[in-house]
Amino acid sequence: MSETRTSNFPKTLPAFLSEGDPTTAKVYLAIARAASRLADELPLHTGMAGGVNPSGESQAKLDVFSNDLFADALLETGVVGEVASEEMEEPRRSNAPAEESLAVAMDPLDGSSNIVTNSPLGSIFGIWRGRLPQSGRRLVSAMFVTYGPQLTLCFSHGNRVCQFVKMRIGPQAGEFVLASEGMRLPDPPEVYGFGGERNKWTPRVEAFVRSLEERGLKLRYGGTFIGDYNQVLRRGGIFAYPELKGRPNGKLRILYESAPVSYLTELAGGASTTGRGSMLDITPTTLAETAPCYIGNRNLVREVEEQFARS
Ligand code: AFP
Repeated sequence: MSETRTSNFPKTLPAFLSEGDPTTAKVYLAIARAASRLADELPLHTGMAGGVNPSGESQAKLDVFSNDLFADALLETGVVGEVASEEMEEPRRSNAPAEESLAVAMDPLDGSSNIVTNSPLGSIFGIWRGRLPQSGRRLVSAMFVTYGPQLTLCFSHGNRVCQFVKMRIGPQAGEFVLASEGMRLPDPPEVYGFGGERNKWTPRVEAFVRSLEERGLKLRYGGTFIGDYNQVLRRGGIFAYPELKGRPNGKLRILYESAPVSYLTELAGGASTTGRGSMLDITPTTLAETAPCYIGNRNLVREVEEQFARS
């Protein structure tokens, strides 16, 4: 990824990151390179190409492949001392002292059950100093990747949220270029997506969704958190993996999924809640702890909290 010299073109990722914190830049560039490779390799690992690579070797399952790809890339930066992942029982660590290095919690392949339908996939990264678990409030930065029709990166840059898109042809082919800077959740909100089976929603979740429908918000739900959340970020609205009957803590993992996305949402002027306060205020006691999460436009998230406080 070389630096673009022509000012008429959107800024490339390396040029953009050269103006910020160099440690974060190393991590973001490593994720960008690994995400590009993952996007290129998808057909080899999804079964669509028969699960055999051009040399005739059979391919690792995509979730294992993506986990190793990102974990190796992150540890090779030299600034990451710990990588925890939804795909690993135990974090992988370098020899770097905890207090001098970053810890990354990741969901390397969000939405893996959607692989067979060629629906959007994602990757999510939360970046902390020290060791995990920690609360989302202590995040130093976060990023997510969308593998949809376009390959995009969305991340915090200081206290702003930016999105980059990978160019496939033209003078910037092969580069991630700036698509949006200082993103804000649009208002009025247009869309909502709530996970889990409708008949498992608690009465208060169902009542809230009914109220969204009555005021004309459109259902957008594909079953990949990042794909569904990205619609909320671009169109305004609310995403939730709510409390369910028999599953009061929902499904999404705080460290790997909901805290990093809540962090980006709050920077983009939105809000997040477990139903009783910001997602960012929970300090999980285990790496894989889950909590119900409701993320989106501030007024909608406040309504969830108010309605839940009454019931
Ligand atoms: P998979 O990675 O197993 O496909 O799970 C994806 C996910 O964790 C998240 O991306 C979705 O929002 C959620 O599950 C969808 O779950 P439901 O199918 O229960 O709605």
